[in-house]
Amino acid sequence: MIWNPNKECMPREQMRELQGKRLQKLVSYVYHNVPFYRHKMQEMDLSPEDIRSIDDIVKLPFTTKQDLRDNYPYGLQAAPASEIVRVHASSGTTGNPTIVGYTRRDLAIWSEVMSRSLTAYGVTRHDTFSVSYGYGLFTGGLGAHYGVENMGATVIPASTGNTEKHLRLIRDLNITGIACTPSYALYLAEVTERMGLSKDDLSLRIGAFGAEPWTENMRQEIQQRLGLKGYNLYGLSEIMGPGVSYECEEQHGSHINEDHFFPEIIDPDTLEPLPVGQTGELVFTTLTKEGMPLLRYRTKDLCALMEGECPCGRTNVRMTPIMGRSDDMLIIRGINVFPSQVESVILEMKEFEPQYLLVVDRKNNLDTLEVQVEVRRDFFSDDIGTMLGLKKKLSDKLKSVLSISAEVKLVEPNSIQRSEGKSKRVIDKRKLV
Ligand code: DLL
Repeated sequence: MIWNPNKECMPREQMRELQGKRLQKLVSYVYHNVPFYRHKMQEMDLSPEDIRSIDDIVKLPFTTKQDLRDNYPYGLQAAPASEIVRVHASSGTTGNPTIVGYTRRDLAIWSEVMSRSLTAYGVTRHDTFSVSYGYGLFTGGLGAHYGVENMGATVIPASTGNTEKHLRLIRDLNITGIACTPSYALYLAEVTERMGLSKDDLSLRIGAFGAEPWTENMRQEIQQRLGLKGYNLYGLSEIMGPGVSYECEEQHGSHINEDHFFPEIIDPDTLEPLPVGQTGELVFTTLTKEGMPLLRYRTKDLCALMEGECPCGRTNVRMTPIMGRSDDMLIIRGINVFPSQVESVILEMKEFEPQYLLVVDRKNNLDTLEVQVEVRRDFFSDDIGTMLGLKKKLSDKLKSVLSISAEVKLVEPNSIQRSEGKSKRVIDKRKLV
């Protein structure tokens, strides 16, 4: 099933034409309603009439998270306050939070793109869906919630926390779908097993996982332990929230709702657009947003756009899974290291739980990387030789994947802190001094 075949399967030429028209309208709208953009365009000697097709998008200025912070709280809002019906906020680790206001039409589009996503996962009106993203200023909870309602499935607004009670609800209400972070899905699997339940006691069949990067191995692990099929759900508050892109049954890249969010990939250093297929920083322009529309917003997320038709019949462009954020990338002794690389190695080895923590430090002017990982109970042993062997096995694999050596620290099952929302997998002590 396809929620909106008209838009999701639109011929490419027609889509580009639609995007061009929407871009023209958007540029004129922000030029006249957002002084920040008017000034930027004037500085570049650019007027709204210079934008004639979607190809002209490269002429427009970029927007960064810092711009949003500098214009806190409502500086980039284009619609009058009387038109704003909801506000979300995303907290960063430093500085002002980012405030995003939505008009009624923005919210309708958000529900629409979430419904497209859920339908692509195979959700129907007969499903009962638990939304276990946090409700509140975070966009995950309410964003997924209204998407489920909009498509006519039953929503259980479970939010996070109280996992045992939540699991009983999943069992007793025959909940068939769940939306949460992949790390919370793993935690649910653990608690299920701890409560003496098995996946066969539950009727879960679909997971809508996102809000943080996750690997293919993580997907296999969750699918196998919860007995469901896990689909990627991508989004960010500045652009909308969950529903910017979604996987279909092919699970090969996530289709972007590009009639609303126009994607580009740029080289984060030169800011030049990169050809389709190359990995770089993902940039979005909100083609239809009224509350806080953004031109060429730099997400810092690293991925590539994928060429070619998808067997599912959708024509909207796909993006590869996010391999990390340009600001998540660790540079250790000059080598780029992504936490997702470590995750892949750990999840390929049956001896370990999918729970790990990277601790980066600097000793005697030399960067150090410690990888803490939980050993599965069946493989935990009092025999030092066995444990040293296991440690060496992991160190060797990490070395071959990362090209630097890491100090492996094997820890007991259940000793690394679990997360209900986005997980924290890196402690970089170099930044703390
Ligand atoms: O995380 C919105 C969301 C909620 C998406 C629920 C999906 C599901 P923010 O808190 O603004 O919004 O964080 C956005 O999270 O730039 C990515 O770095 C990361 N992210 C979100 N979804 C994915 C995903 C929400 N599927 C930031 N894969 C983004 C990888 C993701 N990273």
